[in-house]
Amino acid sequence: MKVHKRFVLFALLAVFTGLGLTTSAPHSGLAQTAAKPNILFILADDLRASDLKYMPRTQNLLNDRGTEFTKAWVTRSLCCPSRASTLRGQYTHNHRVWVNVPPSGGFWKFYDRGLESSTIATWLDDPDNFADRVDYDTILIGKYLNRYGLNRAGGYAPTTYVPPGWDHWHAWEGDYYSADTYDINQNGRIVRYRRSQIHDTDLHARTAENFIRRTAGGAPFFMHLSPNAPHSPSYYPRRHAGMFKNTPLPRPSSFNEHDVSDKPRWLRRKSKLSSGQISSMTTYYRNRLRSLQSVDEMVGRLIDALRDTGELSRTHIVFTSDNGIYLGEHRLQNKAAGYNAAPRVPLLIRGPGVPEGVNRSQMALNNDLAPTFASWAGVRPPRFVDGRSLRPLLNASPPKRWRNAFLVEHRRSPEEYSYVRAIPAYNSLRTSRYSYTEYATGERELYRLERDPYERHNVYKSASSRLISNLHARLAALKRCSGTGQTRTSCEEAEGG
Ligand SMILES: [Ca+2]
Ligand SMILES: [Ca+2]
Ligand SMILES: [Ca+2]
Repeated sequence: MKVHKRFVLFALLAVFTGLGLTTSAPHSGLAQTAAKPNILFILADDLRASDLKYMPRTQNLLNDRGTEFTKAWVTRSLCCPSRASTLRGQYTHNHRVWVNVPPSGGFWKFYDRGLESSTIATWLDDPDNFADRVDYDTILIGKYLNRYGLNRAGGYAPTTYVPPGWDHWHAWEGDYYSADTYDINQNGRIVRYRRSQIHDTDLHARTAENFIRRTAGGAPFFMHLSPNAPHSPSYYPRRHAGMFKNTPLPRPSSFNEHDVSDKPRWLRRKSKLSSGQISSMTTYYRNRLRSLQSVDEMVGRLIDALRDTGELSRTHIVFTSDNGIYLGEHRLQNKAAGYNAAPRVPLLIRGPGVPEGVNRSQMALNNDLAPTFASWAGVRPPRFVDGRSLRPLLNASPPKRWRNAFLVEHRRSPEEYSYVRAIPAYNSLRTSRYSYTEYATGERELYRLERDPYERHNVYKSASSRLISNLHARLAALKRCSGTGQTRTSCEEAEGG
């Protein structure tokens, strides 16, 4: 198949050359073929935006040479729901993969609902979506969705299953636990590795580099590259063991929040972190930074491979995370709450035409990634997509108007991990000025972000009823928004801008 596709592409290019046309000739479907960019999408696991300062290559190669979104968010700060949003461009209330484990979430929910039949992979892999019928060479390396490689009860059950849309498949099997061995489904064959011989991020880097070098000059590629790092237990290879021995834990003013009398009951029940807890959190933080060094090296290695093969100038590179994590803010560890540090993620984009060394402070969401990739490929995304292409923000002069609100949502299930179960269901509205949360318990939170960016003083009780009713109305529209519903507000409309 691939040989055939490449032959077609080369034949078309030969025709162009013969006719003396340039590959940038406008208004020609054929010309667009040559212009279709590669897309290298790197999705870290539980990376905080603040971690980037310890990744010098990534800073240098993607931040200085690309655009940084300083207010990038996920719309649900939990692994599997966020990954489902990334693959489909939807809010969680529309794909309904609410948690990490079945029956309410995990890989199995995504699979059972048939959501795999339309993802960014199937859109880019379908020749019918391209005038020249040259589809993308699609490859997933690393983590797919939580519980992939586990059975419905959670037992380890490595699988040879490859979802639709993927030409090449190197997926992580099962959870990220402490065994030395780990299994990868390599195109339908289960291959076992030992971490003591090759660390998993290093293996993914090698697989990705080999793919880039082997396929250079062929059809454009879409690579979904998702290392486990820096997710707990934050493994790192021995060569990074000596780093970060004295690096202090970040301590924003919300760290170990002293007065939580303004907070909802689930949070008031948490005691202040003890010095023992802070000390183990510091160890965890340093291990996370060590585990990120392999990711940082991988970024450098892949950009070298793209440069060596002449592909760099036609490759978009996107670096982000499925969610952030708390390291003591508001006494919290883990994720799934709506306060700043967990739904906030880093987002760096480099590529042809993307401004270099530039920041964008507009709200960018994980829902936007799939439509952005589709836009680069020249594919119109399905109507169910809630997000919007970030492409207008990647011009030298971005539009004045952009979304001015979005939704962060949470549901729990009895099967989920205790930190997820501990948080009552909520819907949270974020605008540039306010963070406003409604819990299923009837509790409410309101923070004035300009004065209180770390969300330490809940001012719900003293806010005017007019402000509350405005925020409530916006939240009500967002939590029901849908890309497809004729009778419902589209998410784009509900987000404004
Ligand atoms: Ca995660
Ligand atoms: Ca393909
Ligand atoms: Ca407080």
